[in-house]
Amino acid sequence: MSEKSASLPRILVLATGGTIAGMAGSATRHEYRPGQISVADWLAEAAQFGMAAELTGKQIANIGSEDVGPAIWSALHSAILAAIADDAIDGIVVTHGTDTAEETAFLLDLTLPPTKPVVIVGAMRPADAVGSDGMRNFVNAVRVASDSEASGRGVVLVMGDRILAARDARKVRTRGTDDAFRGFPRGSIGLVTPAALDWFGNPWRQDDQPRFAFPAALPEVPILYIGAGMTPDLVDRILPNDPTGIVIAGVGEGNMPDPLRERLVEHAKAGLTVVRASRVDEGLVDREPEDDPNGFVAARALNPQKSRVLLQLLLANKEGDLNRVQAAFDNP
Ligand code: DAS
Repeated sequence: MSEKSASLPRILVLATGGTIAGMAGSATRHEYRPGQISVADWLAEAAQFGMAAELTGKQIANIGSEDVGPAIWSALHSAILAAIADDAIDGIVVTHGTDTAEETAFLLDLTLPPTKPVVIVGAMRPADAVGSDGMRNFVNAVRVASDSEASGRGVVLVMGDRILAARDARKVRTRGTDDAFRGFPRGSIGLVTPAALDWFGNPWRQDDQPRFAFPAALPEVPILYIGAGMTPDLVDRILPNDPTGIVIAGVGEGNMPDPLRERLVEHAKAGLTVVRASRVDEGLVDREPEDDPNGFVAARALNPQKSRVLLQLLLANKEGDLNRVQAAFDNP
């Protein structure tokens, strides 16, 4: 190995598809197909940008992230754990669709040790579109994964020159590359471009263990999005057989029509874990006095989709104590 390459960070790129690997077949067409470019072709294209890193690639999948779920999460988790244990790898970049990037990032954040950089990256425009953002986001992600200060922050997401912690990252726009993702409540934890990287604050994870073991199976947890005037029978219709948990995307600070709340209280008394989140994008949901007698959990800063991920992990790990469930939502 040459002297130069001996000192370069070695980054493993795990590709799952998404718009970042998508092609429209025209620079101006809106519709495109995600997951068209292989990781080998992507890395061959990326090589021209002179990144100060040695990249190797592995194709985990090549699909739109609306189809990402437990099977791909399990494959990603195993590949990343192996890379964390491999002294010949310094960091990991996962290329992923943006539609469910926040759920993948959060699930991995909760089930991996924070001892090596793991960076999720996507794109809002396909690779052959005018103003495509994928390669810039990718070069930024490699820079973050190569940085010694990136460890100890859990999984991070890099989009639009921003670095977001997995627990904060949320997709807030369906189009456009500016501000397509924001962090709530902590905002960006750093800024990155192909030429510069600035962290805001120090790494915060002092541990070297995952918060949760990666479960063999994740229980189905529905999200009930509340609209004005919804009736309580919808609760019974949405619950699977043998339900263990539900997330409510409530109006305002996790509110819902009283008859529907009363139906949830009946289910909570029968053992269902009920989490009150909010349909409001940047909405903190704190505990209210009625949560104790109702047997509800407040989602705090987690949006409904990330509340579902945390609740699935808690239920998969047989956590039924509501105080411990609430503590997990208080400090995700
Ligand atoms: N194609 C969608 C996805 O795979 C959107 C994207 O990647 O931006 O999530």
